[in-house]
Amino acid sequence: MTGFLPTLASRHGGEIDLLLTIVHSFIGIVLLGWSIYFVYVLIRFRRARQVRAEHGAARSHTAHAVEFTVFGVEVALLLFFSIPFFTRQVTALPDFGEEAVHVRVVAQQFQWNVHYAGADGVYGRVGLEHVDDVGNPVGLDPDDPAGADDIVRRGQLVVPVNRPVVVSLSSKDVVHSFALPELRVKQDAIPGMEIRVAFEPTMTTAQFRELKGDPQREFEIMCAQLCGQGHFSMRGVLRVLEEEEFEAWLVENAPSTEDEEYDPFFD
Ligand SMILES: [Cu+2]
Repeated sequence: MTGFLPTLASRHGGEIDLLLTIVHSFIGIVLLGWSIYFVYVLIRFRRARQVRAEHGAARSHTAHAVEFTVFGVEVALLLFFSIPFFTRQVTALPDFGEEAVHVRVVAQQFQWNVHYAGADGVYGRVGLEHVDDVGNPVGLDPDDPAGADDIVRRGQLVVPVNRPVVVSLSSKDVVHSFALPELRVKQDAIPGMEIRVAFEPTMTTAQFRELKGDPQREFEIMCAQLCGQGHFSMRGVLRVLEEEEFEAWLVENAPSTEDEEYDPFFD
């Protein structure tokens, strides 16, 4: 039933897909029912058959029964699917602690900046006065020793498979929206706010490529909010690695030295 959706690559995504499928099937049934009824009414009450309109309310109880059924299904969807999911995944998100990979993502026109705390697990101090779009997009304070091992990458988020990832999302300018279609993640990035969004990838990039039969294929980071003229170019890559590969990547890429040859879409 979920063939109309992108490949699923996250733990929580199945629930979203189930809800989407139920909602669309239900709306499809309602649409079909109303369309059939509409055509029936056009024919049944055509002028040739009934010249004068009848202004009294419908006498049949069928209309009420249908309305209450639709209402009941909508309430059930809200109470048993949407609200519990939203509570678990958004409002009551647990503090994953050590188990999770924590990363900051700072949106800007028109790129995604990704900031890892590095080996010490402490983010370096950041400040507006240090922001330099060429060499220091997140504004790391060069005098803070905690930031010396931080990793900053443009347009590439690297995470391990089968481990929760907690992204602290913010924006430097306008409202953007951090979207990972295959992981069923979409969250607005709002200037002045730091919003946490969590997901657990269940498929590595290598497995995704094999599945798609395309050795170049990537999980894409999209901006799902029309954020300016360059919005179309605000793309990034989510690379999902095996745990050992991820640990090796962290070691290889620390500290955050931006070499001239640096290509945000690596390989
Ligand atoms: Cu954007």
